[in-house]
Amino acid sequence: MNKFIIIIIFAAVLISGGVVYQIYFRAPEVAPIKATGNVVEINMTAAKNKWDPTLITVKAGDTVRLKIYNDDPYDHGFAIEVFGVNKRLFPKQETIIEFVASKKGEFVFYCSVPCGEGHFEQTGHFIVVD
Ligand SMILES: [Cu+2]
Repeated sequence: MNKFIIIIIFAAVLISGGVVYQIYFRAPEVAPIKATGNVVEINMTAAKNKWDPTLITVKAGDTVRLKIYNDDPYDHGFAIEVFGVNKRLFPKQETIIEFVASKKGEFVFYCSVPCGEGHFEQTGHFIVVD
């Protein structure tokens, strides 16, 4: 058999397998969430190796605009792995981080720059609800 026919048959099986998975077998929690276009602005502070607030709740699909003021005289970092967010926060200034809350669930945010004693306790919870 012609090798191109084999490649075409293989591609057809692969693509139709993907379509069947997307329609019938994909778990709802891994389905993509559409952006709503709503922008939620949240003012945050990093001070003495603590976040304020430590609990943030937003709706799925919202665009989150975090305005984080680092009140310490040294660097911090803000990270939420699930949304691919990781940004350095320079001392005594505001940093704006924007992303879409594209997954439902409860996630941990943390300081991603070693900042001394208390660094590993500098965490908070980010909750995305329906
Ligand atoms: Cu730190």
